[in-house]
Amino acid sequence: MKDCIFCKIANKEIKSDIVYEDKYVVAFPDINPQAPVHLLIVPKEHIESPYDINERNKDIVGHVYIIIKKLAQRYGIDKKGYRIVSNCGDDGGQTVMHLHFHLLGGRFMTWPPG
Ligand code: IU
Repeated sequence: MKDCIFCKIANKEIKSDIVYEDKYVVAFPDINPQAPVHLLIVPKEHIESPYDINERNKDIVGHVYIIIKKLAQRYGIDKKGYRIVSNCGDDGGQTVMHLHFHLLGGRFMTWPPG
């Protein structure tokens, strides 16, 4: 989608340090990391938020979780655990309106989140 920063990263209009890519997703480090490992996993298709997951596009979610597992292994956070976050809308803290999944690890995560 025009003017969407994550679309631009996914289609390489904007350079980023992509650490994983396949037909459906890209993953890259968050520019404002909140943990020693903080990656964003972003579907290439422009889906605005978790609220826009539907019967047609739902398979992307399972795919993302499998990729996250692989990335957790690669970054050595699979044994101790990690957190997956997908913020939805204003109150959910979503600032980029293109569905994405934060993979956070390498430190103990507190609960509840802020
Ligand atoms: P949020 O869940 O929508 O709040 O997450 C958006 C994240 O995208 C946030 O953690 C930003 O630091 C991150 N980010 C980025 O990594 N690169 C960018 O160019 C932009 C935001 I804009």
